[in-house]
Parts: sequence; structure tokens; C-alpha cells
Amino acid sequence: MRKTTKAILIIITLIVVIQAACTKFEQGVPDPHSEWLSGGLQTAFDQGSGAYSHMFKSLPESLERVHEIGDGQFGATFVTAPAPLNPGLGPIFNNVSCGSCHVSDGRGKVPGMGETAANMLFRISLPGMGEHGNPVPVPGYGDQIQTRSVLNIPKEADVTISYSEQSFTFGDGSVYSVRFPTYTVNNPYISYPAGVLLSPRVAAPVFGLGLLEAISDADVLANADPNDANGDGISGIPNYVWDVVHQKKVMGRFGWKANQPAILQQVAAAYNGDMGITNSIFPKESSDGQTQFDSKPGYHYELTDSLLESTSLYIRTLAVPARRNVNDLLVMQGKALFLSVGCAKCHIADMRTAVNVSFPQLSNQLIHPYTDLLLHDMGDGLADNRPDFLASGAEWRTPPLWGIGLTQKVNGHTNFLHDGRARSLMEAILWHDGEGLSSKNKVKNLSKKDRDALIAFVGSL
Ligand code: HEC
Ligand code: HEC
Ligand SMILES: [Ca+2]
Ligand SMILES: [Ca+2]
Ligand SMILES: [Ca+2]
Repeated sequence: MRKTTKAILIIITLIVVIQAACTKFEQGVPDPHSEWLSGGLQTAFDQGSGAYSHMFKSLPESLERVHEIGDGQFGATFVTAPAPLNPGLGPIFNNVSCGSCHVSDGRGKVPGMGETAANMLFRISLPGMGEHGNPVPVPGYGDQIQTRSVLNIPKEADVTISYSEQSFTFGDGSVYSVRFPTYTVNNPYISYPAGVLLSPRVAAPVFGLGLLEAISDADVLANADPNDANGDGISGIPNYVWDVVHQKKVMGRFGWKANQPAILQQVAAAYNGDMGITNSIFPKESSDGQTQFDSKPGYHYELTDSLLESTSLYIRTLAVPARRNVNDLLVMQGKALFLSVGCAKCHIADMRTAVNVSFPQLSNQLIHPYTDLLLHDMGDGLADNRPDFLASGAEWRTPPLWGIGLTQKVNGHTNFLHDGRARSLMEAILWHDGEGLSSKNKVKNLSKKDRDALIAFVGSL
């Protein structure tokens, strides 16, 4: 064998050996910097209808059991008391289980013409602020319209939705249209006061929230720019809301206006407001003081702390689906556009969870949620004109975009935005206004090919 051939052979052998070693390493420890891993180590590799429903990896067996019990609770249908299993529904409520709104841990669908809004709810209030900066409850109705009730009890009211369609054009002349919703409150059980503010909201996806809860306040604040000091037209601010458990104001993270501070409180509020299930955090029936209240001596909690904790842990430990097609040419072009038109200024790709020695599965993870968890003024078109703590009537929390491309697979629809008015990802983008106006205008002026690339990228999340 000639010397050079020998040298080449040695080099090739070396490359093969090194590559094999690397592959082996990769299989054992996933590259924590990989774009595919939207939820860091808590990323689930499932692109099917169960993509949002995976438990964290490497939970201790005892927590796996709690997660499973919480899974059961999330799906459990509650019924009128007394009953052997899951009693206490109502007397007024919006739906009978968590899972009936958050279908497959995903997103609610808006009703078709003539259907009732099953996966949505309507928050209401009077102008002004309550004692903790909260929305002011409406006498006789509280802060949410319960559109259903148990037998022989009147529901509060019905809410019907109608849409009107309007056409616009992209810069290249091609036409698109969006639908404007109108909400009407009908059949109120007592007279419905004038001037009530109404905020329609669809059920938001519930996976990955443990990771969002685990980001430190300081990291969220690092992206806030209340006075738009950098002059880019974007001024995200955090919401500060009332923490019922600790009796103080804290940063809000959950809900379309970041009006809930923590998963536990969000879950307890949902049991109480959406299903009429009292618990230790919200011990009063939502109907308390109204004619629907089925007065019982003293307050009893309809849900034990143990089950409340299990539902919370279930949500806290739902993994995030991995991205798809990260290396597709179109997706990579779309990613560049997502950055260049300014989407990533609010939909921030990279965040890191805080170090948490007592919950290593949540600790110090590089995640890709595509949110800053901050409030932004999104303009008149999207405004509900109902303030919620510090969120004005035009402000919304940047929703995370991770997993959004699987909505059709998991939930069988593509209704986006807080009230589900957008029928596609592109329609959702075209509603951006206010702080999102500059991005929207840039998208309107993209070529068809570039618009397709942008949507391919968002669809790969
Ligand atoms: C009637 C439909 C409905 C029911 C029933 C319901 N939810 Fe929700 N859920 C919603 C809506 C709507 C929102 C958004 C609320 C807001 O923005 O104020 C939401 C928000 C949430 C969030 C925060 C999501 C996020 O991304 O910030 C969690 C967690 C949650 N719900 C858990 C639950 C649990 C647990 C139950 C059962 C105890 C439940 N929900 C029952 C409609 C529902
Ligand atoms: C100024 C901050 C900001 C910018 C810039 C921005 N967004 Fe958003 N985005 C939001 C907020 C806030 C919402 C929620 C609005 C609502 O629900 O009414 C939202 C909603 C969305 C939704 C729907 C999400 C859901 O869960 O329903 C998509 C998709 C989206 N944005 C994509 C984009 C893309 C693509 C761009 C760039 C062209 C972009 N956004 C630029 C703040 C922003
Ligand atoms: Ca009850
Ligand atoms: Ca009510
Ligand atoms: Ca700014």
C-alpha cells in the first residue's frame, strides 16, 4: 500500500470512529441547544392527536402516580351533589370537566352558527378596579357569565356570536378576508346592567405551563420595555395580579391577559368559576349571593386539596411537543422572515427556566416557548375594552407559539387568538395591530412565496 493511501485510510477510520462516538453521545444525551427541543429535556416526540398530552420524562414514580390521578381529574365529569363520584357541579357553570373545554389538553373551538359556546367563556366586569386591582364584579353576575346550570336552576344568560366578513388585500394585490365577531348577551336571568364590559376567551392549551411558571420574574422583566426605551414601537409590560394564596400582588403569567399568577390558583379558579366546584383557595360558590345559590349551612369544599394539587401537578408536568421539519428549506426561510419582520420581539424563542433543586425536571432548561409572557397593546380590532388588573382593554399577553402547528392534528380546527376569530395562522397574524402593526404591515408586503415560508415556520413550532 502506498504511503498516501495508508494515511487516507487512517484518516477515514478515525473519522468513522469519532462519528460513531458522537452519535452514541447524542443518543444518550440530547443536545440541549437543539431547536427541535421546544420544551428542553421535557420535549415529547409525538406529532399525532396525543401530542399535547405527554407526561414529563424522568419524574419519580410517586409523582408519575400523582400526574396520572390529575389526568383522571382533568377528564372527570362532575355531577350535581350528592353523588358518590365528583359531586358539586354548579349550581351554575360553563362546562362539566376541564377536558371538555381544553380538549386533548389543547385549544377550544369557537361555536359554529347556532351552536352554543362550549369551549369558551365570557369574563365580565364594570369599569374601574376592585380592592386588589381586580376587575369589578357585576352585581348579580360576578365576573363571568355561567351559561349553564343544574336542573331547575336558571343559568345566568346565553351569549351568541355572529361574524361579519371583510376583505383586504396583500401588497401583491391578492385578496384575504377576516371575520369580525359580535357578542350578544341574551336571556339574562335578571336584568343585565347597562355598560357591562365583556371579554370573550377560548380555552388555551395547557401543556408546557410548568416550564413557563419556572422562568424567573427577573428573566421576564429583562424583556420588558415599559417606555419603549429602544424606540422599536414595542413596550411589553408584565401584569401584576392578586395572589390569593399568599395575599399579595405578584407577576401574572397565565390566561390571555396574564391574569393568573400560578398554575395552582388558575386551576382552583377554573374549578370554581367554570364548573362551580368550591375548593380551599376559592371556597365561595360563584353563585353566592345570587338566587341560584343552593344555600347550605357554612362552606364546604367540594374538591379536596389533594385532588386540587393532583390536577395542578398534572398541568405542571405536561411536556411540549418537539418541532418538526426544522431543517426544511422553506421552514428555514420562514424562520429568517420571522426574525426580520420582528415577530421574535414578542414571540421570544429562547428562555431558560430557573435553577430549582427541589424539582430537577423543571430546573435550568433551555426552552423555546415563543413568548415573552408580557402584555402588548394589540390595537382596537382585538381590544375587548375590559381591563384585567394592569392589562388595559387593548392589551394581551403574547401567547406561546410552541406546539401551535399541531392544533389541527390535536383539536381538529385552526381557530386562533383569544376569542378564536382567526381561522388560520395567517389570519391570526393579519389581526396584529398596535405594537404588532409594523410586523403585520411587513407580512402584508411579502411575496406569496415568503408568506408561505413564514407560515411553514410557524407551523413547524
Ligand atoms: C368553559 C370552558 C373551560 C373549562 C370548563 C375549564 N377551562 Fe381552563 N381555560 C378556559 C379559558 C377560556 C381560559 C383562558 C382564561 C382567561 O384568559 O382568562 C382557560 C385557561 C386555563 C389555563 C391557563 C392556560 C394558559 O395558557 O395560560 C389553565 C392552566 C386551565 N385553564 C386549566 C383548567 C382546569 C384545570 C380546568 C378544570 C378544573 C379548566 N381549565 C376548566 C376555559 C375552560
Ligand atoms: C407586539 C408583540 C407581538 C408581535 C411583534 C407579534 N405578535 Fe403575535 N401575538 C401577540 C399577542 C399579544 C397575541 C395575542 C392576541 C390575541 O389573542 O388577541 C399574538 C397572537 C399570535 C398568534 C396566535 C396565537 C394563539 O395562540 O392564538 C400567532 C400565530 C402569532 N401571534 C404569530 C405572530 C407572527 C408570525 C408575528 C410576526 C409577523 C407576530 N405574531 C408578531 C404579540 C405579538
Ligand atoms: Ca358547587
Ligand atoms: Ca357569574
Ligand atoms: Ca421597545
